[in-house]
Amino acid sequence: MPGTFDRTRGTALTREVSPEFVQAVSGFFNTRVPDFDAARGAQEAYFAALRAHGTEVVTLPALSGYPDCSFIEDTAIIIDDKAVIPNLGHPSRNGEQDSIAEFLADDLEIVRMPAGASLDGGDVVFYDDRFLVGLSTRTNRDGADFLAVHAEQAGFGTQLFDVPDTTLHLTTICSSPRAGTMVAAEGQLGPEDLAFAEEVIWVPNEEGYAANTIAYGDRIIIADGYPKARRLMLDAGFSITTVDMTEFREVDASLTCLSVFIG
Ligand code: CIR
Repeated sequence: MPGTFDRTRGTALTREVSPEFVQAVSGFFNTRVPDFDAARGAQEAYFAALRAHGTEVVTLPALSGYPDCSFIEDTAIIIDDKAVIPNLGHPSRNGEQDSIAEFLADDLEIVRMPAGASLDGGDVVFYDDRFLVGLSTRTNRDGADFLAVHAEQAGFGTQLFDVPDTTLHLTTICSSPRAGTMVAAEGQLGPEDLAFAEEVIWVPNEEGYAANTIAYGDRIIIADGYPKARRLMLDAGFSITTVDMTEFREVDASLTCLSVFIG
């Protein structure tokens, strides 16, 4: 399916910020209680950035009882004409995936993970011929293996990573903005981890949050406020749009977590 594999990013499925957002799970960045109105505003700016790059934005309603529901990336992994629907790795979030499964069922084959396996979509990064999958506090080996079976059926390999305990997800510390290229946070991953890539843009660890990119060819969206990372990506030939992610970062969420590209 276009979107995952060719980066056209025609349609983004998103979900409204929960009115219960202040109760979102937070284990890494949290310095204060996040602000609902500021998050709503930031999400609108994010939608505008996607639209400016030609993406149609479809927004599902917030899910009552799920403060983290706007982090929809975690709830479905699109592989060709299938949607792999995981069991989310945090108990307060497991259940969010039912609604997206229902929504996607009209257009895609829905594949549900067996009990005991868990995975967050935030631990999955697509790179050219393979899915990079992080083993983390959210994603266990059974979850990664389940995804690998469906990746293989679509002709893609899988490469596993141990997500360092300093971060939540694999997408928090790396992304693949264009064919052959990875952007990664120094100190979180090492050169040996990314030996498969033709080019790695290493961003300093203190700006590692900016390693999470949304790319449209050589045009990318990154989080605002990371000047060194921005410079490195400009030097690598990207043009850049930034979005203020301050509110979402408070609850360990990155740019990519706010959407699932479905076409
Ligand atoms: C969580 O802990 O699950 C949420 N507060 C943040 C999830 C971010 N997801 C993502 O980056 N894919």
